[in-house]
Amino acid sequence: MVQVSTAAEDFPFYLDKEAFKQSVQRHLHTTYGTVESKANSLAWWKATCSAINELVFEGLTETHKKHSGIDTRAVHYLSLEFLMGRLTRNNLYNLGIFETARDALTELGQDIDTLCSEEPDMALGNGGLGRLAACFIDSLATLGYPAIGYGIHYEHGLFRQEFRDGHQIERPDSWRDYGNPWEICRPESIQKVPLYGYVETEFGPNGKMRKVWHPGEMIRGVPWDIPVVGFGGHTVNILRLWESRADDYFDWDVFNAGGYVDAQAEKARAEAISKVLYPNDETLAGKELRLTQQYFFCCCSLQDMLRRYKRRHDDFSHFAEQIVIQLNDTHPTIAIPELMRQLVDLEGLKWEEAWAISQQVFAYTNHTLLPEALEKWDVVLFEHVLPRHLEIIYEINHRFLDEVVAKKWPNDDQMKQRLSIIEEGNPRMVRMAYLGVVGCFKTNGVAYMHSELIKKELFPYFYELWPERFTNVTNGITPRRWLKACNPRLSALFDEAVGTHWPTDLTLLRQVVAKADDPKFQKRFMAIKHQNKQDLAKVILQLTGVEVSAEAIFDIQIKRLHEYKRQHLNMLHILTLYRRLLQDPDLDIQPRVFIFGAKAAPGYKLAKDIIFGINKIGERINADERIKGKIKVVFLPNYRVSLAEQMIPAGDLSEQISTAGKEASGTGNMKFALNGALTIGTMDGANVEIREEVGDENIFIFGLSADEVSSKLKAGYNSRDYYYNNPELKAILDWLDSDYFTPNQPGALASIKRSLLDGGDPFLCLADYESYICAQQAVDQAYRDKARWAKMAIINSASVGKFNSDRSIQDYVDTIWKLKSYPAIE
Ligand code: GPK
Repeated sequence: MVQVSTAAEDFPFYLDKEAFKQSVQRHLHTTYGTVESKANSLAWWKATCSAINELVFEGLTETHKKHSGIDTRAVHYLSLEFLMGRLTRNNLYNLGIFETARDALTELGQDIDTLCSEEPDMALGNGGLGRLAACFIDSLATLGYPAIGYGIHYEHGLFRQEFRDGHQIERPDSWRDYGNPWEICRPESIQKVPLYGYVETEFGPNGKMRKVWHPGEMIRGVPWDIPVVGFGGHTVNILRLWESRADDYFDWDVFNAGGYVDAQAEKARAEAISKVLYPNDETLAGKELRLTQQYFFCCCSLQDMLRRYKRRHDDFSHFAEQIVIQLNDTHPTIAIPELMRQLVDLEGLKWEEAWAISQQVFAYTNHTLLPEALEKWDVVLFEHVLPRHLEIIYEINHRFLDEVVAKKWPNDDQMKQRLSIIEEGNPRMVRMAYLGVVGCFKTNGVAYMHSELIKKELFPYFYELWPERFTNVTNGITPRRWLKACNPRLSALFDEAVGTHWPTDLTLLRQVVAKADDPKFQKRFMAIKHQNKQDLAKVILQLTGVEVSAEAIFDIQIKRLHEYKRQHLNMLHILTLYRRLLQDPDLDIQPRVFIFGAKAAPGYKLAKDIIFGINKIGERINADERIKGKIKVVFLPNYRVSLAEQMIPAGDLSEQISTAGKEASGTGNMKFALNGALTIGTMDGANVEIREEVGDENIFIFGLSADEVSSKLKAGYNSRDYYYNNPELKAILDWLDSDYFTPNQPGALASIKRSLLDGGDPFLCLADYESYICAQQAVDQAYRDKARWAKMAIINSASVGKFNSDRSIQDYVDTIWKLKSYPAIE
């Protein structure tokens, strides 16, 4: 493991308060053309960013010099999503100048928190997958590894969510409306991307046949670089995001023909490619524009890599030594045939040579087992957009089936059909996940259990064929953003307890376990939690108008809205408690606030119904004086990274209640545990490993195991059995048919009940209901014993060092990427 020193005196950029002050003032005047008396918070924030950028750009230049000077091997992380959130606070912490900046700004009459909240979230992702990419590039820079993130410069990130009468409304997100101080446009590295058209076989100059693609359209890819500052400031890598523009010459042709209006239409079509992030999480879009997005950024990124490589090499014999490309899920697997095209069609390599290189360069991370997320493309659509790539995929498939599958399973056509990259249905489909496994030297899952299921359930025959290609890298989170920056109070306590090196070596927190029984330490730990809860209570009041008490259990579920994540199971628990309280208003339960944050994909009807349901149930419960405020329910609108940073430090209970076998890993579970929340969860994803780290007595596990889930489904699961056998469950489900929660709209919540009964309850909410309610009772009991709860919370916080994303990155380096660390600035 690389050791990075992060002691204050080791930060390379020492900037005193006076210098920072002057820099901010100078930028206010000379960069933004305003003065102290006129500047608003937005202007002050931007001037502050410019002052920070003086250091960031220096780091960028030094890192570039160092890495290109040694011509290092580098990882290229291809992802359709980077959920970066805000960067100001993060960059200040990573440069080690947060306090300096805060004090400087105070002297300028500015409050750093106010300024930081001027920054719009960079929401170029949907959820866990995009946020993981953001944590990973933070860790790569922190550890000094040469790395570049490649993605799309969406004009509009994930939609902004509003509630109207409890319903989700989607509004466009505009993160760069007033300019974004962190991005640098690099017109010198523009790339051209062909699309559509047809393929011809021609005779090349050497008399050999070759394929020539005559594209119907050319698009320009304009790169925007976002500096990625590693903690300690030793390395500043980049995230390069491509923006689509119409090609110059194309515009001109149409223009000259008198088609000015047509040219505008072409321009709009070209710009549409990077216009908006698809808001579907874990569902394939299947749309032409989505395929175009995927191809567009892979094509630009590969040209960028080849251009850089060719500056130093005259042939491709060292390509695989210099370059490794990680595919973040199946979304960028089109990069595999694209590299083949660039090497064979454009660089003139033989197929075999090109394939050998390609196979050493690509690795694939799978993030889900859900069948609806595994991307497939209609062959007809694919051929229309990328005619040459379809041919290349056919060739890859043909060789794979004939040379690999036929050797292992001679005369077995069924096996060929099973493993074929082309699914022979109606319509015929390209299976991108299979392309990923065939074209990559490694395929990894994101938590131990998920990686096992990949081998056993998702790709069993591929595993039989190539067991050595399958591996696990358990996810992680950056402790800089998810503890140091978002929870300064707890961070200060840990600094005092174990010293200041924990942000890079999170396992140091283990020492705190020894204090878990110490009443004084418990008191301080829980006082911090209480303060964080008070802060969140203010936010809740502001956002929802609901007053909540910091004395209550803060029971939080934040993640995308999805049936498999079972927000509706949580809802069933709320209804159960509410009903019990109505039957016995003196029922002795610990006061609780149920807090939700979630966006639903705009086309996911049931998910939106569940949001509506929780909002309506909340309205009724919060207004019901009979239950004396013992439970409250709030759904915070527009859940996003910056809101998560306010919620996670305040959590007592972390809801991680997916149907076992469905959540690949989860990362919110790690963030909560690190901040001292206890988990209530199923044996799913990384919950399994969290349990291993914190111990069975410090986590609330319930529900069917993944094995039990699959045998139950095989045996013929009937959710109605649970409905009829449990009168309490039946009563709360029947409640949803009434107008109790939706006055004047009887049955407005009926779709939820219907999905659980007529719909067959595909995620086994009813099967897990009883066990969930029991586990919740155990939570209630545990919370009564303050010392016990404090001990459990401390142990959680101190025991999850494994989930540092630096560890994940080191695992990738050791098992897949084989990189060397070169911190640029000592
Ligand atoms: C998985 F397939 C996908 C997807 O499209 N989006 C997404 O966020 C998540 N994921 C998994 O659902 C999580 O379990 C996992 O922790 C996360 O990816 C990162 O690996």
